[in-house]
Amino acid sequence: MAAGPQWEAENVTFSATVRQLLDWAAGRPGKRRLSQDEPSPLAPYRPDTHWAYYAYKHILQEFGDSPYAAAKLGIDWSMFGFPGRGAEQSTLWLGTPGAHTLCHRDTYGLNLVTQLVGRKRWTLFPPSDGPRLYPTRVPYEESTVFSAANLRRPDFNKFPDLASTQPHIVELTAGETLLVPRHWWHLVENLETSVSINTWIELPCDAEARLQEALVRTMVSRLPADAASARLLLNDPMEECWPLDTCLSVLQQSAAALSLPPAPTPPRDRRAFWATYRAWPGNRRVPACPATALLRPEVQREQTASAASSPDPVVSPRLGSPESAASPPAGLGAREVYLALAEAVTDPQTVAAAAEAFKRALRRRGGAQIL
Ligand SMILES: O=C(O)CCC(=O)C(=O)O
Ligand SMILES: [Fe+2]
Repeated sequence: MAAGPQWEAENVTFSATVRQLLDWAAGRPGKRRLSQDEPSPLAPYRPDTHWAYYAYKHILQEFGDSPYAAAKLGIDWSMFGFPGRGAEQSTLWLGTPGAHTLCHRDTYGLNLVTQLVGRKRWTLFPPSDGPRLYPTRVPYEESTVFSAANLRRPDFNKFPDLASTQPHIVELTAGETLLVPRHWWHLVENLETSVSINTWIELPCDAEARLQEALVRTMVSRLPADAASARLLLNDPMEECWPLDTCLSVLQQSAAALSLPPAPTPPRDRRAFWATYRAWPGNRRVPACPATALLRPEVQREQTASAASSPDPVVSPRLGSPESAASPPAGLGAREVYLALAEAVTDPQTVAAAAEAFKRALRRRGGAQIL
């Protein structure tokens, strides 16, 4: 839920039923109650000044046991040449006018999107426009890369290269399906109250990116029991934390796809856990990145020192150098998160420091998408 259109807005997240959301969008706020005592959470907002987005919902997870489950049965992507894909592999988006997803590209696969109700505008940019879209990485957002610019209200003084991008605009209406090719950037806006579903189709060339994400998630799953601190490490508080088993299974699948030795069984002891993973060749697939900016200076020095004395020539240059630490990158990616987490799991104090850094990074980025 957010006032819109806005960029720096703090979005509000709450639980509501689909019926409540539709009632609200149709100008009947507050009629339905979550319970006897609880009025509709949408009641304080007006649909002409705010939008609501029930976005990025895995259909089975959301509706598995509910009466809506029947609706899932009809989903079948085989007519587009992708047999065996149904509700299990599909995601639902229900938004009111103005609800939008900021410009980004998805890390994995290609995307099939079907508009079921209403109209939605897709502004697409080819991958070659990437450098002119000011890509930025934020922690734990490995399946998405956002643009630092607000493409809905572009500031050409601040982001001059936007002027030389090549947007392709598609307005999807009910019954139409769009194929978003791999790594195409997109800004998506609901023009009317709209419902769409999509499926991201995995591609073998994404194995390395998956490995990186699984490594970061494996580290996250081993964070200290302090859930509040762990949560702060996540970019999106709605982001699901995979259980360790899931992380390991993705890790093993990507390791196999890349002909790497299987990932080690994680030791219980956190320090041993990090040491074990650091020695695993898959760790070297996390891309080199010039900064350990998330770490406290003394930790950066420790990292650099231990890298210098490391017998492992591949690991050494990847642990950051004093020069690079002086100029942190604009965005934060798997590498930084991974390093920060590596420390966090052995040093609880670092969790707080890293969490602060993450929060600052988020503030730099501005508004976050959401319901
Ligand atoms: O529909 C939206 O708001 C965003 C959809 C999207 O980003 C996607 O399907 O990859
Ligand atoms: Fe997307």
